[in-house]
Amino acid sequence: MQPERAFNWKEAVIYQIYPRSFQDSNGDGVGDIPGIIMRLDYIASLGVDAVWLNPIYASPNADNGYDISDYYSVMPEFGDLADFDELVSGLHERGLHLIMDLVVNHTSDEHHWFKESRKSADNFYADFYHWWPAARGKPPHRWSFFSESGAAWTYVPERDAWYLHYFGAKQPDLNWENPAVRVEVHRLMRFWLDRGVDGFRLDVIPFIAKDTSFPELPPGSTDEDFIAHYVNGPNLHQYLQELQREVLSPYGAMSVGEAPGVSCGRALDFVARERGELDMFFHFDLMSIDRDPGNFFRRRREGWALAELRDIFLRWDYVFENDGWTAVYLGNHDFPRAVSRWTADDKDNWYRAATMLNTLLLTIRGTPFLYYGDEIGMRNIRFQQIHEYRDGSSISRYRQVVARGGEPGEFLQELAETSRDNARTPMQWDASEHAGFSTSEPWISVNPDHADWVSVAAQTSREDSVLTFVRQLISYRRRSPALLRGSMVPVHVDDNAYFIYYRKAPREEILVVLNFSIDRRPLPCVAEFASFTCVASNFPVPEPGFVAGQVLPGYAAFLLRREV
Ligand code: TEU
Ligand code: CA
Repeated sequence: MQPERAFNWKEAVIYQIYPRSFQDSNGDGVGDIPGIIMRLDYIASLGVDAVWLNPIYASPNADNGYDISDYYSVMPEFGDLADFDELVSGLHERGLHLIMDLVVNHTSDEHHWFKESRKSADNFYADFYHWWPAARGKPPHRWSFFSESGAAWTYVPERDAWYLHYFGAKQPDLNWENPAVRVEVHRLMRFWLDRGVDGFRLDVIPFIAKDTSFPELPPGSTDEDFIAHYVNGPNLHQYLQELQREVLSPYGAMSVGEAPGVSCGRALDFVARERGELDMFFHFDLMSIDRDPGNFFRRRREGWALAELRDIFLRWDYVFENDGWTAVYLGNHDFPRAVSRWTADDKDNWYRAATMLNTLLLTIRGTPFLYYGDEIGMRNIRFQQIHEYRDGSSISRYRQVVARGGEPGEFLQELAETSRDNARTPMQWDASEHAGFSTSEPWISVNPDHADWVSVAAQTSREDSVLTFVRQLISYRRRSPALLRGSMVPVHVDDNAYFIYYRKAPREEILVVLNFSIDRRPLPCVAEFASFTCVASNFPVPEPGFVAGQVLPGYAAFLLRREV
């Protein structure tokens, strides 16, 4: 069943759900599809237009579902195909769309394609993956994101060859050069589209196409240079055009790529209308500004400045001025919680910090992806001990440090702020023992702050809550041509506390003012303040005309509007 409203993805707000952590329906401590169904009215009450669901396919869970062993079935912990169909119809009945995660750069090593592939060099699946036969000597160095050895090639004696895995050793990379692989990918996409799915989020999409000659890296290149050599292979655009033509277009399905390694100079190659490739993608520029340039998993010592963040938003907005479109996000299941990451205080200034960031997310030009829990200001849990972690990549990096004789204490301190497990703790529905997520011990600890305002129950009927603020802003956005489609015009771009911009449509202008500083700061004067009225704010705003020059609280945010 198709939803009644057509999927206008440029004007949509998309809510991301990490199914393992959203709602457990059967008391096993693991979120599941029937749990999501129980919460459909809540999801609709946010005013969002669509849900992006992280992977729910059968998987041994070496990487929480990003290692798929069967694309045609649902992970039993999450339910079955009947539950999935019920989810689709429940969403569609409420006018909501469903976006599935498509993970086709790699499969699980437990997928039958790989089980066959590893047996010999001359069976049908032999070339479904990238193999480096021992007869050619050792494979050229490639670095892996998640594997404990740090190397992206793993040797299989049966075949006397190494296979490639950019991620964990249990995640062998598919060989897209093989047309039979592409046929299989198209087939599995159609399977889900036929069940009513409205679009896909394409996991690490620039990684699918590689330079399969696997040249030696230039001397002196670091692991971080991998992006230049590992991704965006020569046939990438051909494969994406084929996907659009063969699968997405015939179904009118939406596509959003996850695109580490795509710079804004290359953006239009992916999303310009005439290219016929993707609708939009997630770039990684913002996700990198607080990271060490030599090591994506460590924070930059000197932190980041508002000027850098503003530059990124403006640069990417400029690229799409006349063509293409962008996805906007401040975090997801791979990064720490937004309020803990992008502000200096998620405690005393928590309400203003969380609402200010949600204002940014919902007012920048582009399609916002709201990560579950950010609408109630969920924060980093900051685990202190390694046994509390569940994420394989965090654990394998810890083991690497220990194996090298490094200082685990220091590493753990860093991990407490940077681990993606911070974003994977259970949704906080209420103040009860397991936060209303489950009746038993959850698969990963619940943040104790659920007893202290950070829950749906505590916030839902309060005027001054993050949740109420987000609901009001989403509903306001829906009615505002300037916020949906208007151009972005920044002002006071040299200010080091305030991020200020207009959104301008032919008959409406919105002025967005965000104080990125923890401190009270005088607001630079915008000549036209007096002609606007205030439509949303996270602190009591006097008459707009009086705001200019005033000292506003840290993380103050407000929206002004006028008709033109
Ligand atoms: O993420 C790809 C990606 O770039 C991540 O490796 C990211 O850099 C890292 O998680 C930072 O913490 C996608 C999925 O979103 C992620 O969950 C998967 O683990 C990964 O692909 C492999 O499928
Ligand atoms: Ca469950």
